[in-house]
Amino acid sequence: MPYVGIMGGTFDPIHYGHLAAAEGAMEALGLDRVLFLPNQQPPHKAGRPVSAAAHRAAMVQLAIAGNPRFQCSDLELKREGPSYTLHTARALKERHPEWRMAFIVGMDSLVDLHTWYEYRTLLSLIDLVVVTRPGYSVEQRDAALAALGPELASHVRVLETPGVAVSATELRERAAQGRSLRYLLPDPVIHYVNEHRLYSGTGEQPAASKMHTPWSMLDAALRHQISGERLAHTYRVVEAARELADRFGVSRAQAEVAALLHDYAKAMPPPRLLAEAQKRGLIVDPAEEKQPHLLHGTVAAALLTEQGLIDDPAIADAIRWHTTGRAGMTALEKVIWLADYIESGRRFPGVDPTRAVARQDLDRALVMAMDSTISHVVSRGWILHLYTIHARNWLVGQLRRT
Ligand code: DND
Repeated sequence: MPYVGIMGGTFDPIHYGHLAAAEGAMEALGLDRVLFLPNQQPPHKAGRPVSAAAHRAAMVQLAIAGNPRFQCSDLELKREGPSYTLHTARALKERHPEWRMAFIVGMDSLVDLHTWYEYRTLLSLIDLVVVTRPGYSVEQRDAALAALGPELASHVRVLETPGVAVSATELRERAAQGRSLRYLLPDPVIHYVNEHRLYSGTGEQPAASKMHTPWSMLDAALRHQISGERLAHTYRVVEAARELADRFGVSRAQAEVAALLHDYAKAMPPPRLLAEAQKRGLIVDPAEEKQPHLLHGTVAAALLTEQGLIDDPAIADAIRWHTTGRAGMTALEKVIWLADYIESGRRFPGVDPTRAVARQDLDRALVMAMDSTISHVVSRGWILHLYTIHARNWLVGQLRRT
């Protein structure tokens, strides 16, 4: 019968304290493996900002890569609502009746256990292994066990392990202050934190945050609007836009903000997009009324400006025109249009040659991207926006002149 450790957590971010706890439990109990379960919605952190589950899960994957006895489960990620451990325990028992399981937690979880959802039922179902954290007090432990009573306490085992005195709270604070995270969590996780600026202030700050609304605020506003793959796509567009901006002498600050917010209205239902645009007199082509998704750039630019999140008309225009393009596009608008097309997650035919050309020639790459988009629109029988035709013809005219 496989003996499996279950390590649930918010993992915002995962660190050596978690990994050492899992390793300690594995060694002491002779576990075959440990399953890490990042939660979808931490039950006890309502109202507190928590990084998107996708980011937290990605960090877990990075942290455990290379240890075949550590695995990550998406069980809680797939479940909507608060990730109660009781529901997880029941689901695991149902799916894997052949497993013997030990739920691994830190000492602070034991102290808080009485606040967990139906903790008595939970404890009657599982075996809880509590790994001591440096600095814990024996009195705290004894008080928590005594409060459970002998029957429930018999399901709890406390393990003395060397432990690593790190906490996720402290790491987020360090990151926000721009202090070092090294040797406190695995390097690939540190890179991820920096790359995605999870705890704003980490690593290289986007130049924009020094000028306009802070990046963290824009990011938080965006996360109210979009999530999942759309959000991941957005972050890839930010990366691509930054590279293109640096290469073609466009302001990195403007490119980063425009890229971050370009899909701000993408999740809006088409009737709402249409209504928002009509209300403001923003319809420029009949195609928009028939295919309101074309308006998501236009509506995003209007909303973001009205909400005071952006105050730079150049950024607003780059967001507005990123869907259709227009004749006379500025360099910033071109960068956003192209970044959206070539970001590293795009797989459609022709994207690699366009990426190659984008290393040298912005306009030429943009014509390739537009031609391929136009072919795609035509092949699907959709209506082409007049401005896309204008944009393409104008660009080709520009190329002929050079
Ligand atoms: P945390 O938010 O504390 O996770 O959640 C731990 C688990 O409890 C998750 O699976 C939650 O969904 C579940 N929970 C919490 C509250 C209520 C309910 C369920 C409910 O059902 O109502 P962290 O990422 O902060 O930490 C993960 C684990 O690692 C925790 O048990 C924590 O004590 C432990 N830990 C350490 N252990 C040893 N040394 C360190 C540690 N740092 C964290 N340095």
